[in-house]
Amino acid sequence: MMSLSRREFLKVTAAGIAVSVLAGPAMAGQQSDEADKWVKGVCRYCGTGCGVLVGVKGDKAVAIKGDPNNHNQGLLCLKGAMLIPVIYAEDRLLKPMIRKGGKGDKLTEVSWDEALNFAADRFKKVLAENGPKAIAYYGSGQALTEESYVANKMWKGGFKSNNVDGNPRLCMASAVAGYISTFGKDEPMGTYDDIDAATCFFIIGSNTSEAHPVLFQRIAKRKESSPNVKVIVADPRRTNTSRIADLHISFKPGTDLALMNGMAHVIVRDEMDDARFHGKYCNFMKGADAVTFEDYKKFLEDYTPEKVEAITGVSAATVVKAAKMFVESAPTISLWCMGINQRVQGVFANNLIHNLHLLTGLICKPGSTPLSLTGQPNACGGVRDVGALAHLLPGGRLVENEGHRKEIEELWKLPPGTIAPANGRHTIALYEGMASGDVKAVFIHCTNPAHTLPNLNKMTKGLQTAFVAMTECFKSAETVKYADVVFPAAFWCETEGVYGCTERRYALIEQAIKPSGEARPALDILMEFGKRVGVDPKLIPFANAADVWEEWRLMSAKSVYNFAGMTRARLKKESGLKWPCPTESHPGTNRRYVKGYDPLVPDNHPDPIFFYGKPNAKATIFLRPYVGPFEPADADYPFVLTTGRVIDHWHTATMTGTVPELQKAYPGAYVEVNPEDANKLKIANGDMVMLETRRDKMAFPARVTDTCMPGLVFTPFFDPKLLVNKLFHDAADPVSREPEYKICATKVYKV
Ligand SMILES: Nc1nc2c(c(=O)[nH]1)N[C@H]1C(S)=C(S)[C@@H](COP(=O)(O)OP(=O)(O)OC[C@H]3O[C@@H](n4cnc5c(=O)[nH]c(N)nc54)[C@H](O)[C@@H]3O)O[C@H]1N2
Ligand SMILES: Nc1nc2c(c(=O)[nH]1)N[C@H]1C(S)=C(S)[C@@H](COP(=O)(O)OP(=O)(O)OC[C@H]3O[C@@H](n4cnc5c(=O)[nH]c(N)nc54)[C@H](O)[C@@H]3O)O[C@H]1N2
Ligand code: SF4
Ligand SMILES: [Mo]
Repeated sequence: MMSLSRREFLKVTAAGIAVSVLAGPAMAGQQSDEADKWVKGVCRYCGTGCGVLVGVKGDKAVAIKGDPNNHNQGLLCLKGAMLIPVIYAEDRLLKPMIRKGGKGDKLTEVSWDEALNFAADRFKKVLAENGPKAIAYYGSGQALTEESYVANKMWKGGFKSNNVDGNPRLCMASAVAGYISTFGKDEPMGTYDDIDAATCFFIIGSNTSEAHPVLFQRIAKRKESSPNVKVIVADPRRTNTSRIADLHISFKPGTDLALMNGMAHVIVRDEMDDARFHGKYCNFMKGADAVTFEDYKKFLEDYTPEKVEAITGVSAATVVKAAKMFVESAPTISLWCMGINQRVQGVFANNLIHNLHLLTGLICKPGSTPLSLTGQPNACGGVRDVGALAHLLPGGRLVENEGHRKEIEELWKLPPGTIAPANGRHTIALYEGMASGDVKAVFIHCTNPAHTLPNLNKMTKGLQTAFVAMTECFKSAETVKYADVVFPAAFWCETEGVYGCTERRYALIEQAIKPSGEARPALDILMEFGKRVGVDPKLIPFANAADVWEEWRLMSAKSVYNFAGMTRARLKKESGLKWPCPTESHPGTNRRYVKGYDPLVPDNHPDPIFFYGKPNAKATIFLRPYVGPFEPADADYPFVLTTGRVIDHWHTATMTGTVPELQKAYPGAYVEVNPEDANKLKIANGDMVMLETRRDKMAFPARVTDTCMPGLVFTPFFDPKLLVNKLFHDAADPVSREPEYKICATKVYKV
């Protein structure tokens, strides 16, 4: 059934420019006769959030096809099309396990009761002896919304612990802080529909073709539709994405703040800004101080194209060309991802993208929008919107805001003062706290931190020290090695729940089949665990995921994240809806902050646009100076190492690694070295090359290729046998606390 080879798959690929692996509904035809029924869902993998239909025969999932009614219009990439065999992988965890004798002992299979009690007893003891700050929850942008909502409620409302964080801290935290600082509220104003209306794409720090393949197909289709459509790709590497670019800007890693200020300089200098727009809808700020447009102009004097060339290595002419293309080829959509977010200046970099749109008025109009690409399938819906991070509360509220805490206490029917007033530990501080003994017990859900945290030799000390209870689906996940208790969780489509993707779209994954072995839905595991630790059952009066959704849906009406119109029944019928969606008859919102589209902008509002997230209704253009990376190359460590993704693997490859077609395409990690560097260092293709950083060293087979500029090397991070994160520091953005996985200094030499 699933023996589709890569070669066959490529045959169904759209012809034309560098669009990679894509299946159309044609594939479904080959499989549809095998299924008795088709169950609606969302792809397990990326933040594109493609709709799927899962074919079920008897009690087995047998086929998958793209949902023609969702935004992906029936398309899937190879990973999505290969999801079915992952469910039945040999590596599936089917029984609860505990380490009876503590760390160092073996994991033994036990009953659910024994495993749950083992974990709950320890948490109870820690709570009694050390208080709520000594426990933590570390969650995931891949968990279902209902799971994250309940975990957040149990921890912050039940245990009075704000130590709730998760992998979106490693991923979207800078984008969140970028939207909040510029617009007052998180989440983008635009949607994927803007891709079809845009005539200029500014893709910066996103390898869309590998990380969001179906969206990339949509961009490529738009590009093909007219020679007037221009694509700018700003990325130090020459990625597959840059192959469709009219202008590929390859700058020194970590210098793009200068590039974007340089573009703003040219825009203002050449009067390509929209003075009426920014005069009406924007204010200018330098840090916390209000300044004027004149101050901003002065600030930009440091970013003449010539000065930018000296910092970035991009020619002055190219800086001018990029600025002109951004404005003259409008409508313009900006798309960005980890090249921008995973930076010590990640929040500032986000602000600078928003600046370009606000300065030119290219925002809140068809095709013109700054659209942050979300990595994980439910980072937006499940973590950002639910507020399952250490500083957040549901619906865009903040822990440190007394009024917000009060609102949530009322909504959760808690006595005033229940929610602790201080932020909990963000991810890095959490693992540091585990190592120091301040955090004594952690519940890890749907993430594999022993593989993906930065500075792994340091971070795993926390996992070695604290009591670790975790949910998992696959035995070989690295974090299992550190777990004291492992709960086998029902996998994708073995249980139901909502995912919310990049474009504010919520869609339901319906249960298609029963959980494998003894696996249980994580929602049940969390609630059963919580009750045994002593959470008041009244706080979690839920029989199932639909009950949780009902509470969260009704609660949303009290915030600007209003999706009260998305009843479970409606989500079952429709293939996703975009919030705000306040009533059951509301069709969902394509353009936020715009009169006539966004239901939160009153019909009698005097202006067509209303940035209601800000008290003064004005978005902010920030004066954000260029600051370089934390650890630039130097005489001792003369190369820059950057890390990222490959199209066929998902993060730690626990899922994609079980599919031979995907694993064969990328059997292991490697290092990409520029031919010029390879020549100097006498490195040939396949030679083992040592990367040595200030933390550790590790040898990778070389791929000599010009994707990297001289002085830059790249390795993917999926390979559990080569944990590249041991090489990385854990320096992070001071505001978002998102680590700088994109840049560290390294030595490179042939072994
Ligand atoms: N196939 C696949 N798809 C995925 C995932 C996966 O694991 N596999 N994961 C998902 C997740 S959670 C995420 S967050 C996304 C990530 O999606 P992307 O961010 O698109 O992917 P990355 O490969 O991490 O990095 C993107 C680019 O940042 C560039 N970069 C490096 N340094 C800099 C810099 O200084 N400035 C700029 N502007 N760019 C720089 C890199 O060269 C790289 O091409 O992918 C999602 N989609
Ligand atoms: N070097 C480097 N490191 C990075 C990054 C980078 O660009 N470079 N990017 C960072 C980013 S953006 C991200 S998002 C993180 C991702 O990091 P992680 O979240 O740690 O990586 P995943 O492999 O997605 O982990 C998901 C885990 O959940 C398990 N799982 C799958 N399905 C289920 C389920 O239904 N229930 C449960 N309970 N478990 C399940 C999987 O087997 C897997 O072990 O990595 C970060 N680390
Ligand atoms: S583009 Fe992303 S969501 Fe769509 S099928 Fe591929 S992995 Fe799944
Ligand atoms: Mo991510």
